[in-house]
Amino acid sequence: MKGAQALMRTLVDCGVDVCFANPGTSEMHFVAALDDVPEMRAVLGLFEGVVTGAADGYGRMAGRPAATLLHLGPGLGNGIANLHNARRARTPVVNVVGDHAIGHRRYDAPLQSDIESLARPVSLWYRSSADLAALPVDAAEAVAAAMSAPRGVATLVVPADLSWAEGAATAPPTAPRAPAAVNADVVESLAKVLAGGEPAVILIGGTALGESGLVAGSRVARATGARLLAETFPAALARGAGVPPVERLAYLGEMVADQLGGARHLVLADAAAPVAAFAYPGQPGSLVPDGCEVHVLAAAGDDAPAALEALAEAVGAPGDAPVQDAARPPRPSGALNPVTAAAAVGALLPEGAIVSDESLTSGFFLPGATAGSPRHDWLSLTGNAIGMGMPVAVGAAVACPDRRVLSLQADGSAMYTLQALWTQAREGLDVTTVIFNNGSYAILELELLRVGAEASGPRARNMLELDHPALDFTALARGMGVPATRATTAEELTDQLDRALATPGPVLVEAMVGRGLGL
Ligand SMILES: Cc1ncc(C[n+]2csc(CCOP(=O)(O)OP(=O)(O)O)c2C)c(N)n1
Ligand SMILES: [Mg+2]
Repeated sequence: MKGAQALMRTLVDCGVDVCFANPGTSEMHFVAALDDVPEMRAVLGLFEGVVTGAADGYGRMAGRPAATLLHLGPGLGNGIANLHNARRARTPVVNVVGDHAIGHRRYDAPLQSDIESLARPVSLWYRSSADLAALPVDAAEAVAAAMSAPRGVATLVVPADLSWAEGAATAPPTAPRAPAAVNADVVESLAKVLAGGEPAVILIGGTALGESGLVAGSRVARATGARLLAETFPAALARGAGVPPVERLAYLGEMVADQLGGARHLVLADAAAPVAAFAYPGQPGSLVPDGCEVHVLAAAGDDAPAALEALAEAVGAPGDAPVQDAARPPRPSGALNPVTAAAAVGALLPEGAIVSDESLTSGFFLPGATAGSPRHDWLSLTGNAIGMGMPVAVGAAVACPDRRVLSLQADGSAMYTLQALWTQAREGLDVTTVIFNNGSYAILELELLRVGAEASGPRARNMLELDHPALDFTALARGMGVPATRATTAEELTDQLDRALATPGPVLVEAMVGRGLGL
């Protein structure tokens, strides 16, 4: 067996059977091995940001890693922004990065670069395989590292000569580290804090945002009178009818101050204490209110759902949790803007949908409009590095072929990794994309004011306008094999979205939402 074949066979044996790939010369033996290892599904992405974002979406929904295949340092570098989002999401991902043959490195050939320096900041595990015997063992350890609590990105660098060398053997899977149980003393002491009756907030994130964590957190909140909040940018939040509803912590510090105002205790379950996304002149960086004590129930890598369940028992909470009633907004009519666009989504969101949300300012009303829609999962922009939405939709659709993926996408961010549409078409993925075309980097128009950049003139505004020339997303989508329509009224969006959701394969609807929120 060649090294590349043993590597791929080992990945499959370890449960990694999808590879999002953008290969080059140093990965040709890995590509060739695809015909020897039919269990590995290879999905081509036409830019590495698509590849890494797809691996993020896949890992968030499958709960196990996909592999990426990336071409030396520049290929990895192109994929960094979405690996950053994956790192923030704590998504299990195994990067396979091809490198020059070990003996070739001394020549400093054109693609030679410092791969390790690019990989380390986004990887919780990094290794460059030293020899043929080590390669499959390294692959098994990479999968275990990605799956070990708290999970994340593992990067394995594969020198080309190890890929082509004969005489390799596969390695057996390595057991990942399970989440750590939370100490009973911590649970008991927090039960006392919450029973004390002082105003308290329970902030849940990460692994606590699945149904079991939400149920347990809601039980605690109801029994103690504490307020339950979810982190601002969840990797995957279960929501909709029948699921305990939870409000998310706001993005803007002023709104967080309202949500947390008066709290004397903040209990964290797999969530970080709130901070402002950016520093603003004269504004606080930490959003924990003065006089509020922060308590950690479960840190990253702890078993947060179990800790919340133990806390629910310790406070004597009744066994069931309050759940969201089924309720949809009526089909909207009239002008198309973020308010009516959100209503269209809420009116039509299918049962079991996976929402990849990179709607930014156009999505302001989506949480309210979809709260009572049928049960769904909401994937958000964990690391705030835009260009995540459409690739994550690809990965989620590959992970969950029986579910509809709704890709809710702001226009400016869409242009970072638009090539994801081609992969959606090629793979026939059931992804329905709504582009919110507001012709601008609208959020930056707001940020320009908030950072105190005064008297900004036409040259500054020109940096935030995308409408000259206007982007034609229906033409762009068709050019990549995705059928597309354009909606200019709320009725048109609702009708077109209704049809798109009933159509197998990818469809794009361009929603001309215009400037402003529509209030
Ligand atoms: C990788 C990356 N590059 C740049 C930015 C800065 N940035 C944040 S929002 C934004 C514009 C978003 O515009 P759009 O997607 O159209 O959403 P809108 O604000 O119009 O709702 C930019 C460029 C970022 N967050 N991440
Ligand atoms: Mg925009």
